[in-house]
Amino acid sequence: MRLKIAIQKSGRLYEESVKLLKECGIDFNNSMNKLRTEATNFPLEILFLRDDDIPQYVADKVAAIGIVGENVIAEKKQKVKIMEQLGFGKCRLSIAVPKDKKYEGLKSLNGKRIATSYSHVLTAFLKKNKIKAEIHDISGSVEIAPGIGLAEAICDLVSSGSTLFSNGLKEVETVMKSEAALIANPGLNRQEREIVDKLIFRMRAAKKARKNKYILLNAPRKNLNKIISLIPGMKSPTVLPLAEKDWCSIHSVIHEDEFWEVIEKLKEYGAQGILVVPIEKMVI
Ligand code: PRT
Ligand code: ZN
Repeated sequence: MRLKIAIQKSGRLYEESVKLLKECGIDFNNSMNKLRTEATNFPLEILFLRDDDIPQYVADKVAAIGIVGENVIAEKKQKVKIMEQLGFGKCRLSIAVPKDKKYEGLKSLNGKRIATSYSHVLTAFLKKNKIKAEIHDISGSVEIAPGIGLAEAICDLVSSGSTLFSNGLKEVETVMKSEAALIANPGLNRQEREIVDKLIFRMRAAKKARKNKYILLNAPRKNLNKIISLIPGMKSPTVLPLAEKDWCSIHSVIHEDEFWEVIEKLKEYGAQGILVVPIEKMVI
């Protein structure tokens, strides 16, 4: 019994999707131009597809699960279940207008033409906000629509904002935030669910590990309690004696976001020889 997972064949989600599966300890050959491949050490078959097709393939159970952006999931309106957000491919679907145009909130869009590749999501957003605008559904290069006179506004994905900037547009509304997610066919049987659960368990461990670092340091014993309160770790830090009697070695785990602040305080408390190393997997 092998579970099929659909991931993007090439594009912005491809590398991170492959990396995540590999971090889950799943080995497979992902040499270019492969359309499918089998994992050698996990009951998984990987299908490489265009991202737009993934929700439908999963809904039709050609693949049991898939990795795709939430923006695509929302637009395609297929019957799939979102199992887990994966923390990469982050972007937002936003409305933008020419930067020299006055914008006074959503009502400014009434009666305007908005070019987008996300007509379903945009229709729902406008309806919810009681705005009547004309949607022009186009499949690519949405950002040039105002410049060529096709529309007064656009609704497109934004990450750094540089595409909008270089096309003389400003972002005025966020329609939705998005990141890559693991989706599943809602009708999986027990055996299939078990494999999905195993995979999610591994994905969580890999995701958690990325956000945490293992920290080792030497510190004067008199400041031990203060240091322990700074880096309490998962349960409690490991404290080992050093040959020098008033000193000890402390091992713990810290979250990436707290890193710089914690390091500064540790130094204040006399910590020396601080080593920070990546964690491969983390199971709590
Ligand atoms: O060939 P295939 O159909 O599989 O791929 P694709 O070309 O349709 O999609 P791809 O690879 O471009 O994007 C795949 C997914 O990545 C999207 O569905 C999003 O979930 C996610 N993602 C994250 C993005 C971006 N960030 C992003 N910035 N997708 C597209 N963009 C584009 C955006 O459309 C705009 O043209 O990048 C431009 C804006 O980027 P900034 O950085 O200039 O703001
Ligand atoms: Zn696509």
